[in-house]
Amino acid sequence: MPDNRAAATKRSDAPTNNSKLLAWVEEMAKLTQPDEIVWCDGSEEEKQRLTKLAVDKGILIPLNPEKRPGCYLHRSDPNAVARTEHLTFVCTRAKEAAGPNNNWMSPKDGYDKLGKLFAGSMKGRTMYVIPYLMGPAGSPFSKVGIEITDSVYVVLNMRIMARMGRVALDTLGDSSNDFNRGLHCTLDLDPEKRFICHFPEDNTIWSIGSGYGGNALLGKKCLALRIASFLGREEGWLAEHMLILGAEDPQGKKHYVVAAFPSACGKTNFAMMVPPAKFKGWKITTIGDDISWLRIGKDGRLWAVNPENGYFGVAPGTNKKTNPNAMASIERDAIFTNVAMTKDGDVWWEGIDGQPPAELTDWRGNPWTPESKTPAAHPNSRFTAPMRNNPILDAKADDDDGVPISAIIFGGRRATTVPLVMQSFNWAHGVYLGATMGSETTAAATGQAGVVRRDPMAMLPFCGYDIGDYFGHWLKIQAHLADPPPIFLVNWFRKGTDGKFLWPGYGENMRVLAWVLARAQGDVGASETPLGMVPRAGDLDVDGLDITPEQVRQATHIDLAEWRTELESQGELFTKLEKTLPATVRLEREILISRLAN
Ligand code: OXD
Ligand code: MN
Repeated sequence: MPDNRAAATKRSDAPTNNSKLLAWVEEMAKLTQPDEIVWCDGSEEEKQRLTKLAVDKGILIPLNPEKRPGCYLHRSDPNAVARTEHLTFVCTRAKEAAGPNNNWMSPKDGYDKLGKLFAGSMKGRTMYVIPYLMGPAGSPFSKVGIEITDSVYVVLNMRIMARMGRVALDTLGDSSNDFNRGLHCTLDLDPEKRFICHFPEDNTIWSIGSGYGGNALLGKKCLALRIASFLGREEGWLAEHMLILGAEDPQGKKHYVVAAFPSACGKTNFAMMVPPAKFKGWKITTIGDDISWLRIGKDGRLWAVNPENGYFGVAPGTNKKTNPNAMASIERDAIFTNVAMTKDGDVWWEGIDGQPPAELTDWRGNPWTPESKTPAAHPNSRFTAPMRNNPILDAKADDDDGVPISAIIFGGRRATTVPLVMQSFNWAHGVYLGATMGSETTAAATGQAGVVRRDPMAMLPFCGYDIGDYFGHWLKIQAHLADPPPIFLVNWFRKGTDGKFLWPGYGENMRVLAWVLARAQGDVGASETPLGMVPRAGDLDVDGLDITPEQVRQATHIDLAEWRTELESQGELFTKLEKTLPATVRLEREILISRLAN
């Protein structure tokens, strides 16, 4: 086995002749002063070698090879278990460019401040250089990133989440300077020294002090959303926090849909949904579960590519009933982070199939029993699984141009007000519905969970520029679309007076999707309400559903008094975005307010 580690610290032995890349890696090595530099090639041999290293160092714990072949558990520092939005910055020359939705630092301050923390940060450590590609190999839309990291956990996760190694260097070629420069160091995981800084004008990301996926796997939230949304505005496309699914009806007619939901609101479940028995003959397939890059095709349709290669899903609540395809995806070759471990070396989390075992080791490595007062798995515990493990992966998941989109869905987590499904009157009204979306916060980010906040298009934590300008960009896209896909707002999370969810969700969401697709094809009518178009009585197929007609009524109901309060509370967002909010979005709200006043 050739050991290329020490040798690769020399420029002549690096696996690329790209002088811009080599110069940047040398500059970062000078700054961080690692003991050695390892260029990652994404090979199986490298995976074996680094996995062994991670096991020897206690970074990964091998799981039972009979129950979970090729799977490992990682227990992170209890300080690094979720995204830290208050420590995430967009560093643009002009403060206004970052907008009120982002924390801002000037690029000079960002580089100076983090430069001091990065100085000598890899002394005694190995610097891994990870070339990776976001998007299918060969697609003109894919983006090359290079992540430099001191974390072997990051390397092994990036290997699952992105197309890594040779493929990225070949795409970059020998002379291009068009690559994202990502520098990451875990340092001592002290939140006081934690910063996730984006420099979109330099296509650069510096992340320090966190090992958590959303902060440390730089291809995902940092490049594929924050930097990509910025590039998308310049280049005329959209980077969105959206799943992409395919739905084929029993007659063989197939459509693709994108859907934006905030973090930990069921995107992975929706993307891998198994339709209920009533929908026999329907086939759902997955293109992606978290991120979608949307472009206008030559045919004037909207086309979507999933830039990722794997799933970084929330474990709690995942089971054979809620998401059998996710359960199949994590049977082998997956990395689990902060889940609990059974006595026989398998994984466990709240909401997995079966009763809690009498004894477990919890996510911190402590003994746990069903009497314990704390959860066995962290509420934001995760699995990282190759997308090729998914039994319903769509045949076009690697297509260079992506797939054409027939409908766009926005959805928040709302206990009240928002009905199960509503269609916008037109594109501008749809942009308004997405822009004003509210959702209860979840464990995916640090801070209090369960608080309603405006999360426009589920992009509040991920839009790399002023979000008012982002709405403007969405509005402009319409002019380039021959026939814009219809836009819908959904809510799987409405609760009854007893505090219980009204709608069963999961596979039963197929009923809503079927109506969405029928609307997209003009196959079914709708009722007009002052707020949007909703299913007419009898159009939403609830046959065989295990809930009462009264529950369906409550789940789909539009209460105008609740909506008056909702429109009022949107005012806060509108005040915050005063400077850049497009007049069209403002007018949409005014029209609704005046309609409801009548
Ligand atoms: C994620 C998130 O991990 O949105 O996908 O936080
Ligand atoms: Mn996400």
